[in-house]
Amino acid sequence: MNSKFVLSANILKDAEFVAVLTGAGVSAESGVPTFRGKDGLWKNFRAEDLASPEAFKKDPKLVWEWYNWRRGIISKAKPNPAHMALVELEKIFKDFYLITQNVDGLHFKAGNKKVVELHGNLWRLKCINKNCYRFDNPIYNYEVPLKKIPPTCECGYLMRPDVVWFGESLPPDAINKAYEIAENCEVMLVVGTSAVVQPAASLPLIVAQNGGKVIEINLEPTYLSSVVNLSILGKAGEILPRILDLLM
Ligand code: BJW
Repeated sequence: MNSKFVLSANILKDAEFVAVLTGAGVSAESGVPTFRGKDGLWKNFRAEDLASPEAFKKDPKLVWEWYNWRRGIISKAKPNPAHMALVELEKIFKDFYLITQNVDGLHFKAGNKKVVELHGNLWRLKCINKNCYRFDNPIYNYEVPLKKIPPTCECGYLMRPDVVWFGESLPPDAINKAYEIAENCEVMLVVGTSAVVQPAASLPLIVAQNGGKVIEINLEPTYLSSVVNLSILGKAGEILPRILDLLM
């Protein structure tokens, strides 16, 4: 038995309020590409060419082609053992929140209920016209592929994915809730994120500053590894079920 699994289970066993922060790595074993790293999306595309308001303004069709392609992959993806273990963890602890940077909706599909989506959801579309009802009221749309890109709103303006691009603010409700969770949880599991994108990457540091413990699960060391209480290297879909087994 890997002693790090036992240590993690011991840290978690005594906690009542547990939080999880996930990134693209948690969906990698479902076949969803990550952003950075060997097979990451940014290897083939420049982030600023696709995930920024400037990119959308310059070439909305190109940006929508990218999202159409990703929606196609995600529509076929099934939650993997990491997602399923997180569903079970939600049932164990008195207080539990899952904060995700992912826009794929797979945590909801797996069955987690207390999910905070920091970077939006790529199944939602919102109008770019600030005066339109669909600016503040995005609409779910599961059409794959979207036949007309870029899609237009009833008001005539373009629709965009309801996700957070570089330089944009995170949804206030989501980031405020995430800060509240980070300040109050006893343990945070940080799973499958390179921890380079702010403000999400600061959440584990807030946990540590407030006396909480941080356990990181990742294929490789990250910027956080030297400050966390425990860093476990490996696949989330293998590690999380083993920790869960020790808690059952
Ligand atoms: C496995 C695995 C397996 C693989 N098992 N592990 C302060 C300082 C510096 C800069 C900033 C700052 N504050 C704001 C900024 C600017 C910017 C930023 O952070 N830039 C940095 C890159 C430097 N942040 C913003 O602009 C944010 N807005 C903001 O803060 O507004 C206020 C403000 C604006 C401007 C200035 C100051 C303040 C918005 C950030 C929005 C991020 N958006 C994206 C796209 C979302 C839509 C979409 O998906 O299309 O979000 S970018 C992309 O990165 C996506 C992800 O959610 C995010 C994080 O990536 P993640 O999840 O960590 O994925 P990867 O690929 O990086 O890592 C995967 C990891 O998994 C790896 O470590 C693997 O090893 C691991 N892994 N398989 C376990 N099986």
